Amino acid sequence: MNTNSSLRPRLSITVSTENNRDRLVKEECTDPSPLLEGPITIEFSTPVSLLSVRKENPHLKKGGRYKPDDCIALQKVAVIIPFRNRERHLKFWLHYLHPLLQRQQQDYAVYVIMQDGDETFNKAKLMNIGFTEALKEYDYNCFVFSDVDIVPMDDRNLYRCFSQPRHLAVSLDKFGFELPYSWIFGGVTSLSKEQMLKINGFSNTYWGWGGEDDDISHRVTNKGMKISRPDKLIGKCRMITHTRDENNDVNPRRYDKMSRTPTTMDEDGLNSLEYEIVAVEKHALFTKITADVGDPPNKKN
Ligand code: UD2
Ligand code: MN
Repeated sequence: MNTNSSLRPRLSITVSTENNRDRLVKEECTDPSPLLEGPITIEFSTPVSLLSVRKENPHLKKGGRYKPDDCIALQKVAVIIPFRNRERHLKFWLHYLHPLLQRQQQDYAVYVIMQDGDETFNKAKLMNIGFTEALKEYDYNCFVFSDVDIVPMDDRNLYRCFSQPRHLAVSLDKFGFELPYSWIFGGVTSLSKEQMLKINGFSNTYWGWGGEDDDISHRVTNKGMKISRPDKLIGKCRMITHTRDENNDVNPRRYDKMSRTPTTMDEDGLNSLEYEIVAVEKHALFTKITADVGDPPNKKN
């Protein structure tokens, strides 16, 4: 249960002008949503098409946006997916997550933040860009950051924000449904707008695979917050099996960088974010933002 008052919606009352007869009162959605079903069967062997996902989700608005018709959602959620060359995974993600987010009665939109070009991948910077760009479109108060290849196995795993930053990919099949270490904060996470601002967002300076998620975990604890999690059963997730992508080699500087997070985090994050938007595309199932994130430091002259 969320106790953070800035995350709660206000009650809205609409009164019809026609003789004041039809008084329509829209109330806050009930918590938990009555539409939840519990465990979901997830499989990645039958390919899905964008067309079929569109047909499965007739109530979505352009840009992959939805909000419940009959009640006011508890929060306004931007789902941010860092992305490059993972079209097959994205289709599975959309196929499973759109219906789930609607059953959760979320007021949400899906943002796919794509890194332009072939330079080394910079996942955490893409997530900062997603946060910044989404806020230009709507008054979001909650941000869910998700790997494109992770799908929850239970719709009671709520894709929204809590009084503490939340780790949602708690029991992952690839880790034998166990937490590999206590401070892990990778895969799928949620942070309110206030929590994001408090930690200065994420580091912009992790190029390649690894470390950026532990850096975020350090930011959270350094600012006096704690990682919250759903229980192990509700937090079960599956990751699509994959090999390491091209241009995302292991970052050899990650341990050195992580050891300095407490001293660098106030200067490396949302307040130092630089990028250029290459394209913004409103697709039926998601908003795709292509961004030029610049070059890693060794490429700069
Ligand atoms: C782990 C973490 C992940 C991240 C990563 C690197 C878990 C469950 N996952 O995942 O959150 O911290 O390690 O530190 O702990 N991506 C692309 N295209 C690319 C490369 C990456 O779209 O070319 C995106 C995509 O959303 C992907 C995510 O970045 O899911 C993470 O990359 P990964 O899947 O290669 O990393 P993985 O599975 O080792
Ligand atoms: Mn992965």
